[in-house]
Formats: sequence, structure tokens, C-alpha cells
Amino acid sequence: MGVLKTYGEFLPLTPDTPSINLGEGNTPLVRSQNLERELKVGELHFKLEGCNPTGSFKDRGMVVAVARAVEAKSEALICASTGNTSASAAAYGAHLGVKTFVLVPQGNISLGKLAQAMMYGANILAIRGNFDQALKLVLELTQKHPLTLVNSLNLHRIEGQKTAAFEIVDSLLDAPDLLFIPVGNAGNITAYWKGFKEYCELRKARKRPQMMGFQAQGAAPIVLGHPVENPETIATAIRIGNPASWKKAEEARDESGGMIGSVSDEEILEAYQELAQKEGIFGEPASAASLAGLIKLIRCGEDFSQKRIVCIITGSGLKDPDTALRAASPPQELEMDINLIEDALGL
Ligand code: AN7
Repeated sequence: MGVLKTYGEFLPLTPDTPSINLGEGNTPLVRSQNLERELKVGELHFKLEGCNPTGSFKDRGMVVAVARAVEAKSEALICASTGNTSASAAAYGAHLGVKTFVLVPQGNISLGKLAQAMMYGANILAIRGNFDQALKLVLELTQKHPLTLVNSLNLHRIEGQKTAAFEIVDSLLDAPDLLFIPVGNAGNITAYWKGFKEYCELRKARKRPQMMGFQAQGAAPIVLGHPVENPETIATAIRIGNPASWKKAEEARDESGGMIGSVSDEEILEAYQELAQKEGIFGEPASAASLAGLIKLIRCGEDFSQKRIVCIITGSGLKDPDTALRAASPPQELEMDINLIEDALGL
């Protein structure tokens, strides 16, 4: 049905907003089959945002931002992106026939995301710089030209993304005790917190979760308390050194009694594989930062045995085949001989 129709009453829509829908939202909330027991968590769920139409949570906000841009007769959309925003903007731009410009950091965007933006027909520039520098340029361009910014500084993005919090409450009949979420530009943690607060005010939830955000160790400005000039991490989606929603992420952390921590690339890769091999859930590396954060806290002695926890898996693992092929074992090659095959399979 789509986010606009399902949650329209909570979104900044007008009677003139086009009613569009690429099938975003209504993503599965899946109960853990193995890690819940191994990690001794009371209840562990994964929210599979990779099931959105372009394979990430960005679609929830993009549908609102692009519908409103079309309503305002915008000539073109523009964003800087580590990949997922560009794929989503390009898809909704194509769906509504609006030109889409994207600036991505050359060499640091995963293959699937680049393929998506190309296929949807966006005008893509791979700049010789990082995401933070690309965003700065995009903001300058929007000052000079009549372009609609569709980064999460566009508050319609945040409004759309808060619907994921609504879905979690609608499905659990309350907010979880804790929400684990990757943090990059910090729009998503801002959006979830807004969603949980609104549902609580409307008495659809009795409580609000502690917001547990995780950045990659080489790109952890909020944890360090200062911008990181040259952010580095294998999780290219969150390779961000100066998040646009920094202050709002801190508010979410402080108002909820949560935390923003960091996880190393090794911890991210471990969680990435655990999630795939123990749960059958293939998230992209940045997505695994949420689970990596949970595992890290448990190793440090935290007891979550009485807690209900949701980990947000923000994007699909298929977006980054290169990292998957490096992380997992390659197939064994073999002649077409049944005896050799039986031997190889240990049958
Ligand atoms: C899979 O696409 O910033 O903290 O330009 O793709 O709201 O930025 C992506 C971010 C987490 C972090 N997981 O969310 C972009 C971009 C995935 C992501 C994040 C991103 P924010």
C-alpha cells in the first residue's frame, strides 16, 4: 500500500500531494532464531529494511520528499550520497519523471548502489572527495539553483522514515526496551526517535525505547565529540565524518537514556556474517553495525536477559557483493563426476 497511504495522517501531506507508492514500508519484523538464545537476550527482533523497493530504509523518506517536490513543481532533485540515498532518489525521480542529480564519493560506493542509480537513469557525478565534501557542494548548488535537496536535511525525509518506528509499535503492540541502529549522517536515528515519541504521545505505545546508535570506529564523530576529516570504514554507507543531524542524534540519545557508541570493522564483519549464517538475514555491512553494537555490549557484561530488543537492518546485503565475496568462503570448483562430488560433500 505504501507509506503515504498507510500513515498519511501522520505525514506532512496536502490534498495536492501526488499519491505515489513503489511498495515502500510494511517491512518484516523477524524474531531471532539463534542469536537471541546465544546472546541471552529476552527477545530479539530484526527489522528488515532491505525489503524496501530499492533495498534500503531510504525509500520511506524519499517517497514523501519526492511527492512534495513534485507537488511544488520542482525541476530536479539533488543529493550527496554514500549510495543508498542516490539509489532511492533515482528510483522515485524516475517513477515521477523528475530529473535526479547525485554526487557520490568516487571509489567508495558499493557496486549494487552504483548500478541502481545508473539503471534508474540518474545523472551521477563521482567526485574526488568524501561524502561530507559532496554534501557541502550539494548544499552550495541548492543555494544557487532551483533544485530540491533530498538528503535528510529535507525534513520530509525524516517524516517518512519515522514510519518504521510506527510499524515496530504496531507489530509489537508497544515500543521495544532498546533499539539498536547504525548511525551515519544521523537522519535515521532522528526519525525513529521522532516516530516513537509521537506514537507515545498518541498513546499507541506505553513507553519509548532507549536509542542505541552505532558508528563505525573510523567514522565515529559523535562518539569522539568532533568531526572526522578522513573517515574510513569498510561499511561505506556510514563512512561519514560530520553528520548533518548530529545534534538531533545527541538529543535522541540523551532524551531516551541511550548511547551512541562505535564498532570496529572487524566487529562489523563478524556481525555481518553471524546475521547471515545464524539468522538467514543478509544485510549490508553498515546494517550489521546495529547487531555488532549489541554483541559488543553483551561481551562487556551487559545483561539484556529481561529486555525486548529490535535491531534495524537498514539495507540489503546484495548491494555490496564485493564485501560479501571477500568475507565468505568461495565455492569449490569440481569436475562433473558424482564420486568426486560425493567426496567433496562428505556424503
Ligand atoms: C544501509 O545513502 O547516508 O544515519 O547517503 O545506507 O540516517 O545516515 C546512507 C546511510 C545506515 C546511516 N545504513 O543512516 C546515504 C547515506 C545504511 C545506510 C545508514 C545509511 P543515517
